[in-house]
Amino acid sequence: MNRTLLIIKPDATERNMIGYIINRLEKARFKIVAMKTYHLTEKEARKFYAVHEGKPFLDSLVKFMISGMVVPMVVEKEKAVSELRVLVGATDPQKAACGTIRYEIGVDIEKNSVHASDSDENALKEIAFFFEGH
Ligand code: FUP
Repeated sequence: MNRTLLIIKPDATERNMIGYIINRLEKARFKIVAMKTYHLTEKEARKFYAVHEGKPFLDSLVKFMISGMVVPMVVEKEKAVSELRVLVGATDPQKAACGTIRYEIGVDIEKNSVHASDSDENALKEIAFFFEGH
């Protein structure tokens, strides 16, 4: 068993999709081991997306991520990181595989409803970011 971080983004919390996403995770046999509601500050959002520093979409992404409530959660399953990336789908909902969460409810490449850590190393860092104080 290992763990990864999923964040329900503001476009999804705004549209009352928290339950839908939790249902998808549980049906795919992820265990939710920690979860909370949270409103990111601009400073926190910039820190979280520091890897995208200098990218043209960063300012808009930060503005979006602080525009409403997010729900970060720690989920557990065998091969959690790769299994969750499959369930979430490609960054752009238009390119996401049929049946993935982003295919089903993503709005566009920015408002793509969920974040999932992309490696075990980043999962540890991102879990610490939301659940160990920062
Ligand atoms: P992902 O790992 O699928 O979440 O995608 P990335 O790490 O490449 O991108 C992180 C976030 O940046 C995406 F979820 C949405 C945003 N983004 C844009 O808004 N525009 C882009 O062209 C690429 C990414």
